[in-house]
Amino acid sequence: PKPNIDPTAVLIKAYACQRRTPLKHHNSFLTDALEILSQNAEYNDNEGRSVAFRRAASVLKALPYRVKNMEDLKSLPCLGDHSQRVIKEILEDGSSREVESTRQSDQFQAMKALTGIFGVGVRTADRWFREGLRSPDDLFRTGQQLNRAQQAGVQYYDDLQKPVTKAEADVISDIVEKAVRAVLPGAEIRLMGGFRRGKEVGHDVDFLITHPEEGKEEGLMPKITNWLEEQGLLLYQKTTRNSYLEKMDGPARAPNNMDRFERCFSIFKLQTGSERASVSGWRAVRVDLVVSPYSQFAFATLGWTGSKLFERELRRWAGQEKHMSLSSHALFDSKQNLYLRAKTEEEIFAYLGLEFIPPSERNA
Ligand code: TTP
Ligand code: MN
Ligand code: MN
Ligand code: MN
Repeated sequence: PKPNIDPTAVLIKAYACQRRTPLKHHNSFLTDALEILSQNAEYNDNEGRSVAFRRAASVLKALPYRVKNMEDLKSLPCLGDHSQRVIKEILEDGSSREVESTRQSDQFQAMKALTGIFGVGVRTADRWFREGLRSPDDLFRTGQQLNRAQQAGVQYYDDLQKPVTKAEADVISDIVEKAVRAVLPGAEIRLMGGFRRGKEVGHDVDFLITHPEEGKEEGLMPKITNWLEEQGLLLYQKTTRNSYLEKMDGPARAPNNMDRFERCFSIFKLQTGSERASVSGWRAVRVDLVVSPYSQFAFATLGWTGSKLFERELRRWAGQEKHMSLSSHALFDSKQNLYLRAKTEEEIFAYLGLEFIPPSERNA
């Protein structure tokens, strides 16, 4: 709370990657509402609308003051008519009817529960919803065909719903470090995603792994997962091979948020409880492991830190404002027709003509 800020004097830039967005901000009462509408648009396969609401929410997260009236919003970017109507209603009445009816709708609640299952995307959840299914229990009851990921998702549903704490992430970091050191001495491991941005809880734990000697990282993932499996630490894992070819990454490539690193979606079995054996147990935790060649490590680091909107905005900025194409592997300059090499995130921001934003302020 900073009472002396004059809202009309605050300049907010249009792209999230041009702004500092802290984890804690002053406008959750508005951003939570806008993010409900964003999520609902996503459930209805309306990406444009979903991103519009998410961008509007993100602008409010960057404000150094709490919004009190519509005047406070006058000079802000990314606030469309619909978002403004919602904000106005909340400022005047304390809540928005559209948001509340969405939040309570059968479809929204079912889609939230079903997409909350590991391995279930919007398309599958929507099909199940239209078949009358509403919850993980319904899948079980009606004997739905589930793939291996979805089976694990249903089996460990309750644990995977529970937020992962930073303390748990630190324990998992130690385990991953031990595994990686055992199979490839000299490898480097970095905690990514929400925890790198300073979050105290997350829905999973993300790691990026590399080795300073280019090529040493090849085929590393199966060695790591074998080691973990032998220790009985994995409840589920699916590894996908590295499928990255530099020449495919230029302007001809279709835009796609998925990268092509060697990566592993997994569920860890994490020991919990006190030292007293009688009360100790375990819980399931989602862990993402990604292996990057050293030459791509800076790009992978930037791409795996998030937030998702921050990443999306970086790529949009690169394409629309700089005629460059950014991915988690590389930065391609279409004007010069060449790849720009970088060893650090700072260099990438500099190529893009952006002020460096530290991870803790990428919570767009
Ligand atoms: P997430 O783990 O999905 O998100 P998060 O860590 O920001 O939040 P949470 O606390 O809920 O876990 O993704 C982490 C980052 O990884 C995200 O910034 C985008 C990136 N990412 C990719 O680059 N490729 C992918 O396929 C996915 C799923 C994520
Ligand atoms: Mn994460
Ligand atoms: Mn998430
Ligand atoms: Mn993740």
